[in-house]
Amino acid sequence: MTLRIGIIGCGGIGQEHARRLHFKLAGAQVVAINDINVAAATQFSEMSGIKARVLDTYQAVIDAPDVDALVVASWGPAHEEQVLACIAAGKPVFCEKPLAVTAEGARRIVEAEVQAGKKLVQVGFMRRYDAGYRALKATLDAGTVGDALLVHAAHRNPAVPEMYVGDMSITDTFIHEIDVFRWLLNDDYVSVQVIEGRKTRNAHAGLHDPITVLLETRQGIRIDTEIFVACRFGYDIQCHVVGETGVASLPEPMSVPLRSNARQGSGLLMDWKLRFIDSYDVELQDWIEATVRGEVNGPDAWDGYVASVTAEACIEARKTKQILPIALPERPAFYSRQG
Ligand code: NAD
Ligand code: ISE
Repeated sequence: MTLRIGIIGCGGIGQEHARRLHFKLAGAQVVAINDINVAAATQFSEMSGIKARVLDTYQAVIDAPDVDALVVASWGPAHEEQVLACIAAGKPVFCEKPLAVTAEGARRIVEAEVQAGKKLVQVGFMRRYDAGYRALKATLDAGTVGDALLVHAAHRNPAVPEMYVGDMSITDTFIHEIDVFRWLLNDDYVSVQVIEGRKTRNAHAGLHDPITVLLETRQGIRIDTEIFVACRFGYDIQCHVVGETGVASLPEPMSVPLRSNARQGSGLLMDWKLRFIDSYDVELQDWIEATVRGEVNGPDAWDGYVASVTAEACIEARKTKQILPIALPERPAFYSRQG
């Protein structure tokens, strides 16, 4: 069976997902597209060779009888309304992160899905599909370094655009770590502290960069993460888990070791799109296959909700300069199953 897909939001990642779904992955075809910038969506549909119908509203894409499932890749503030409309139509939806820009919005999605009685929503936390993170998780689950005690992590981007301001270091960037650590450690968070240190002169006026986020988990694991989005030198993701008997680290991306010009070293990536490019493929192939089976196999609406609650607590902790508790309700039984 070919899964017929509608894309809502056809900017940077929407276009990449449309291309990979239509041309690269097995079992999917993009049949309809919407973007508030209709001209750009039309141009993309033609130039990419996908030649999907471009519809005037996202609701028209959801309602199209030949659309089996949706990908929401619009701006974050539009996600809640669009995902709720997919649930109301009973259609499966892959929503790019964040699920919603507020915890309250994400909770409304969880409630709507529970009410609908069927899991329909997957959130685009692609790191769970990255070969390096999967190898690290397998090592931790096997007990190779004993119980995890500490995590030292970093999320470094060379630069961010002028529109990236305020708490986007948390809501746009650190949100990936928020999801991947709880998956990696089979745990949830209980408290957070955010520290703003000396600001780099390379960050623009609307951004305090870098920041450090300290999370504590239910099991007492302490996680420190540096988020440094104007670091200039590379797109660099680090994760080192200190266990009782050793340290397990996220593998570095493959890069040819060089001895040249009296120096020894290897290259760093500069673009986040390349760092996790394979994981987007694995993520969406898995989504296609699970959707055809009528299942949600990846990060679900509950995971999106937990990420939003945690991000909100981080923002409040940053503002108040306090260590704040993170209050999460128990995971409903509905979210322990796949279908
Ligand atoms: P972008 O600005 O390049 O594209 C967003 C597109 O959505 C634009 O074309 C815009 O016109 C369109 N849009 C905005 N509001 C809309 C609406 N109400 N209905 C239809 N279209 C609408 O942004 P982007 O970088 O592609 O990011 C899109 C989403 O994907 C964001 O939520 C972002 O956080 C997420 N993202 C995820 C990753 C990842 O690694 N998983 C990477 C980049 C972006
Ligand atoms: C971007 O939106 C992403 O999702 C990337 O994965 C992340 O590394 C980057 O910081 C974000 O801006």
